[in-house]
Amino acid sequence: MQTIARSSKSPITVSEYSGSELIVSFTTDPFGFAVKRKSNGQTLFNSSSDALDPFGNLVFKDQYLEISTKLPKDASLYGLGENTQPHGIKLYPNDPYTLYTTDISAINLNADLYGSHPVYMDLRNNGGEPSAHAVLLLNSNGMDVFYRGNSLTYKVIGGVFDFYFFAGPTPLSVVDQYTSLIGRPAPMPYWSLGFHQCRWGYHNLSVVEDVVENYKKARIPLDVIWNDDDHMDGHKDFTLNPTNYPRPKLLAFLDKIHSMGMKYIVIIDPGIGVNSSYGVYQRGMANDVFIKYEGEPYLAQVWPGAVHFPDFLNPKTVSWWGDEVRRFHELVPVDGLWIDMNEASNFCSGKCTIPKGKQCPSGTGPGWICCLDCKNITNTRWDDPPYKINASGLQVPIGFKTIATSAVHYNGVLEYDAHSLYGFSQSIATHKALQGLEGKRPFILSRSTFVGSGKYAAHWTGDNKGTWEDLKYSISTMLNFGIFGVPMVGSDICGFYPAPTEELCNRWIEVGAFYPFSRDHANYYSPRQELYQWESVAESARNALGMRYKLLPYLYTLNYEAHISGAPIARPLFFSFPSYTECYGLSTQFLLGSSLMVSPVLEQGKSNVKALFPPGSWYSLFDMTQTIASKGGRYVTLDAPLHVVNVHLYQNTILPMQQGGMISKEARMTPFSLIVTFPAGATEGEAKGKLFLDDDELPDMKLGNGRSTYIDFYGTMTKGTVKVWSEVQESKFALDKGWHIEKITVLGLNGSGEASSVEIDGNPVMGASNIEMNTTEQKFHEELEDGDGKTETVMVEIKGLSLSVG
Ligand code: MIG
Repeated sequence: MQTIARSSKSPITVSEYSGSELIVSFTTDPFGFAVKRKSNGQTLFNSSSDALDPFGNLVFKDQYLEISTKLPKDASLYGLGENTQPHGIKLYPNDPYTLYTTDISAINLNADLYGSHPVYMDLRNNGGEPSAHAVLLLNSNGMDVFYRGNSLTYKVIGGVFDFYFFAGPTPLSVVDQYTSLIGRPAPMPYWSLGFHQCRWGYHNLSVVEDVVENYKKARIPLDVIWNDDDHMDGHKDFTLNPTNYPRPKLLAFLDKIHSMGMKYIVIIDPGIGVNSSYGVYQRGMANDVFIKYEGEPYLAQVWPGAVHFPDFLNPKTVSWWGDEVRRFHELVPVDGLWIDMNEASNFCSGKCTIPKGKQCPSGTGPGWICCLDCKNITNTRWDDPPYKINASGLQVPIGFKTIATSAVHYNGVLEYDAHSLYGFSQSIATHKALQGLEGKRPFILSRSTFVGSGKYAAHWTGDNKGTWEDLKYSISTMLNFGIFGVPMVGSDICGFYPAPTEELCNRWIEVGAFYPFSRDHANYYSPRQELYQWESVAESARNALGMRYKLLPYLYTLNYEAHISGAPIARPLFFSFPSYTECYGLSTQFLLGSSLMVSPVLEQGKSNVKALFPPGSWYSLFDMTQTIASKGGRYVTLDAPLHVVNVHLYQNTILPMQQGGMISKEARMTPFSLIVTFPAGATEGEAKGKLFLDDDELPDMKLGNGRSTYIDFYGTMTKGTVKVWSEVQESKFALDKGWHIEKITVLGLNGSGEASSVEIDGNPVMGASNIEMNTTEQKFHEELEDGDGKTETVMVEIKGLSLSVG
C-alpha cells in the first residue's frame, strides 16, 4: 500500500536467484527486479526505475498497481487480448491494450473485448539465435497495458503482481510451459472438428430441418447444427418454445440426425429470468446461487427480461448448475453447450429494481433496452475506482452494462476483482456438468475467456462484421488464442452482420474451412447466409471443406498435440520458422500444425495472392504438381480464382489424410493415405509425421486406455530409394477399427534419380500395379535459387497398399 519513490542512488543488488534457464535479481532501493536469460545474458524483463526513466514508476497500492519493463528493439510481442488488432498479430507500439471482459462487439478495434489474457510472448532475434519467452501477469483485475515499442507498462486496478516468466526458448516450448501452468487445452470430440452451421433467427424447427436438408442436397459437409435462443420459451435458459420447437418433434429430429452421426448444440446465457413460475429460477433461489448486492440477488436485465446471475465461484452454484444441465439434457439430448453473454453482459448498469406495475419485455428488438429502474452507483471505491481503465475503449465506468463491481460473490469476493473470471468460472461449471452426464467428452463454446479457459472450452471471436477487414482480423485473433492456450477457435464465417457479399462469403469459407473451429453464424437481422445460399459459395465450400474433411485425422492429431503440449492448432509462421524474421508480423497466412500453410485471398476482386514462403520446399495440397522452393524464403504471387484457396505442405513432412465425406463420422472410417514430402531437387531427405486415433467419446484423450492408437511415421530418401515406415503404440484400437493406409504419395524426389526402389515397413514394394510414377516434370513456380538446372522432381504414388496402420 505504499508508493515506492524513485531514489537517486544507484540500485544495490540484494539478491539473485538462478534457475536452470533464468536469473531473477532484485534491488531494494528503489525496488526493482530483472529477469535474465542465462544462456545469452539477455534481459527479458527489467522493472528498475533507473533503467526506464521516465516511465519507470513502480506503484503498489490497493487499487492501483503500476510496473514497467524496458524492451529491446528486436523484441516482437504477441498476445495481450482479447483484442481486434488492425495492425495484425504483432503488438503495435502505442495501440492500447485494455484487458477487462466486456460485451462489445469484435468490430471495435483495440478495445477490451470478451476475454482477458494478460500474457505476451516476446520473440527476439538480434542476428544470433532467435529466442522466445512469455510473461504472464496472473491478475484478474481490469488493466491498461501500454506498449511503446521500447517499454511496456501495466496499470492495474487491483490484486497483486503475480508474474510468471516462461523461458522457452522456442515459441512452441513457450506455449508448452505456459499451458503446463494454466491447464492444457481441452480434448475435443472428433465431430467438433467438422463444420458447424448456426444462426440467430431459426424461427422454428422446420427451418432447422430445412438447413440440414439443404446442406445435404448441396453436398457440403456438415457435422453440427446449432440453435441460438430461438428454441427457448421466453428466452429462458433450459426451456423449449412449445409452439416453434415442440419437444416431440425436436426429439424425432435429434434421433434422425444423431443416427447419421450429426450433433446438436444450443445456446445458454448466464442470466436466469426472474420469474416465480420458472423452475430454474425457483431452484436457484432455493439454493441461494446468485451474485449478491446489498444482501439480495443482484438484479440485471438480459434477453429474458429481469435476471439474476449465478455465482459460479460458489460450490453450491456449481452443483445447482450441474443439476439444471442434467434436467435439460433429459429434456433435450444436446451434444454440447454454447455459453454466451458471460462477460457478464447486462442491458442495464448499476443498482436496479423492477419498476412497479411493469413487466420487462423479453426478446430481441426492444428487449435490449434497459427497462429496469436503475441508478448509477458512484459512492463506493469499487464502482468508482481512482484509476479509470479505458473500459469499452471509451473510458466508461467499469460497471457499465455489466454486474455492478461492488456486487459480492461467494466468500465475500468482490465483483471488482472477479469480474473477468465470470465466463471462465461458468466454463468450469458447465464442463463439470456435461462431464457428469454420460461420461462423454464435453464440448463447450464460450464467448468470455480467461487464463486457463482452454482447458474447458472452445472460443469463437464474437460479433464480427461481414467485411474484408474483419475477415483479415479473424486470423490475428485466432492466432492469439493459440498462444493463450485456447487453440479451438474460429470466427463467425461470412460475418455475424450485417450481410456479406457473395464474393466475401466465398473467400471467408476458404479461410474458415481452416479455422480450428469452423462455424457459419449470423445475426437475427442478417439475411440467411448458409453456404448453400449462393451456388458459387457452395462450390468454394465443397472445395475447401472437402479438403478439411480429408485433413480431419491431421486436425485431430493436432488437437491431441495441443492437449498434451499446448501446441496451437493454428499457428503463426514464426512457430515453425523462428529464425526467419520476415514472417514475424505476418498475419495474412497461417500454419496448421508445423507444416501446412494456408495462404488465402483477403481482398475484394483479387484472383491471386502474394504469399510468403519461408525457406525450403512447399507442395500445393490441391495441386500436387505445384512446387515452390527457395533457399532463403520469398514472396510468390499465386493464382487464386474465386474457388481456389492455396494450401501448401512443407518439406520433410508425412501428412496423414483420409478420403473425406459429408460427415466426420463417415470420413473417419475411410482408408488413409500419406503424403510424404522431401526437399525438392535434393538427393537425400527425411520426413516425419504422426497420427493419433481414439474413441472420441472418452472424456480423456490419451494413450493407455485401450481405445487409442498413436503412430509415428518416418520416411527417408537416398538416391532414388524411398523408405517409409511407422512406429505404432497401442495398435489394437486401430486394428480393430480396420483402419489401413491404401496410398502413399511421395513428393520431391529428384528427377534424375527417380524412385528405383520403394520400401514400406522394410518390405520392397514392386510391380507396376501398385507403383505409379508420375514422370512429368513438376511445375515449379520459381526456380530453385541454388538450382543447378535440375529442378524437376518426381511424384510417386504407391497404391493398393494393404499396409495397416496397426
Ligand atoms: O446480444 O444470442 O455474440 O453470437 O447470436 C446478442 C444472440 C447475444 C451475442 C453472440 C451472438 C449471438 C447473440 N448473442
